[in-house]
Amino acid sequence: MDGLEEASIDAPRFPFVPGSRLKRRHGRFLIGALALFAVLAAACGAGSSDTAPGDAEQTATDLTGVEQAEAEPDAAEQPAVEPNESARTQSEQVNLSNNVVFDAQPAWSPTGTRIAFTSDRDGDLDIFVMNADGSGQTNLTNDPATDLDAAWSPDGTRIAFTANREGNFDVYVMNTDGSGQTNLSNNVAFDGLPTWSPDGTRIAFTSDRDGNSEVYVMDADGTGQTRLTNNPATDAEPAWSPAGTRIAFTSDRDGDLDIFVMNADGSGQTNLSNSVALDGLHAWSPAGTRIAYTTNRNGNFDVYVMNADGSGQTWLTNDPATDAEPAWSPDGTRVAYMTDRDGNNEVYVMNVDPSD
Ligand SMILES: [Ca+2]
Ligand SMILES: [Ca+2]
Ligand SMILES: [Ca+2]
Ligand SMILES: [Ca+2]
Repeated sequence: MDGLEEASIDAPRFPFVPGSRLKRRHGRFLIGALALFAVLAAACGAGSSDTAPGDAEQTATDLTGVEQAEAEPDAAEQPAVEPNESARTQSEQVNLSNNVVFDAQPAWSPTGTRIAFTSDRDGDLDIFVMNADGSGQTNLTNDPATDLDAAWSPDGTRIAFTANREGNFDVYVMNTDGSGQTNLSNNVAFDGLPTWSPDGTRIAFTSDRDGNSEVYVMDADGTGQTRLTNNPATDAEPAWSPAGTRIAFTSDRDGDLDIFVMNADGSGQTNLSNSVALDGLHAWSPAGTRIAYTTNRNGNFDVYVMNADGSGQTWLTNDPATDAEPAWSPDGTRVAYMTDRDGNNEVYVMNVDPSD
C-alpha cells in the first residue's frame, strides 16, 4: 500500500500520471518518460506560488491582456516567438475550480454541461464533478484511495477512472452520481488512464502487465483484455478518436515523449508530434480533425494544438506557468485545462478559435 500512502502525502504535487509512484514502488524505471514528464511539469511554476488564491481570476485576466498586447503589435520585434504567433491572440482564460487545493485533469461530459476533474480537497485524490461554469463541485468517488483520470462514457451515464484501492492501480467505472464503483481491469499490474471508444463498447487503457507500459483495450465490462502496442518503450495514455477508427497515445520509442496515433486494432503506429520536447496529455477535437496536447518545447509546459496528421503545431496557452491536460468541449468551442498560474493547480477554461 506504499503507493496509496505516497499519493496522499504527495497529493499537492501529484503528477499527471501514476507512473512516478509506480516507479518508486517497484524500484525501477517502469514508466520513466511519463514520470519525468510528470516531475518536470510539477516542478514548473513552483515559483508562482506567491499569488494569493483570491487573485486567481484577476491574474488570469491580467496575463491574458499582457499576452495579447505582446503578441499582436510587437511580434516581429520578439525573436523568441513563433512565426505564426503574430496572428494569434490568447482568449480569456477563466478559473473554474478556484480552490486552494490541487485541481486538475478536466474531462467534459458528452453534453457539455458538466466537467469531471481530480482534486485532493477532501484529503486524498478523488474525482469530482462540477457544472461547466464551475458551480456545484461534488466529490464522486469519496474513497480514501487515489482516484483520478476521469473519462465519461459516450452516453454520459458512466465515468471510467484509475484507482489504487486494492493495492495496485486498476481501471474502475462508476455511474455519474458516484454509485456502483467497480474494478474493471482486475490485474496486479498497473492499469489506468482509460478512454472509451465512441460507441461505448470498449475501453482502451495503459498497463505494464507485460513488463513495460503498453496500450491495451477491453470490452466495457472488463472482459477481453488485449494488448494493442508491443514495444519495449513506454506506451501509454490512449485517447480514442471521435470516429472510433484511431487511437492517439504517448510513447518515448523515438527517444523522448511524443504523441503517436494508430489504428484502433494497433496497426499503423505513427509519430505525430515529432519534437525533441515532452509531448503528451492530449485530447481529440470533437470533429477529430485536431489534437490538443501538452508540451514543454518552449521551456515550460503549455497547451498546444495540431492537426490530426501532426501538421500545424501551435500554442493555445502561452504562459510561463504550467499549463497542461487539455479537454475539448463537445461543441468544439472551448478547451478546459490545468494550470498553476495562480499558485496552485486549477481547472481553467478558454475559448478556442474553431479555425485553429
Ligand atoms: Ca480518493
Ligand atoms: Ca492493476
Ligand atoms: Ca511498451
Ligand atoms: Ca505555460
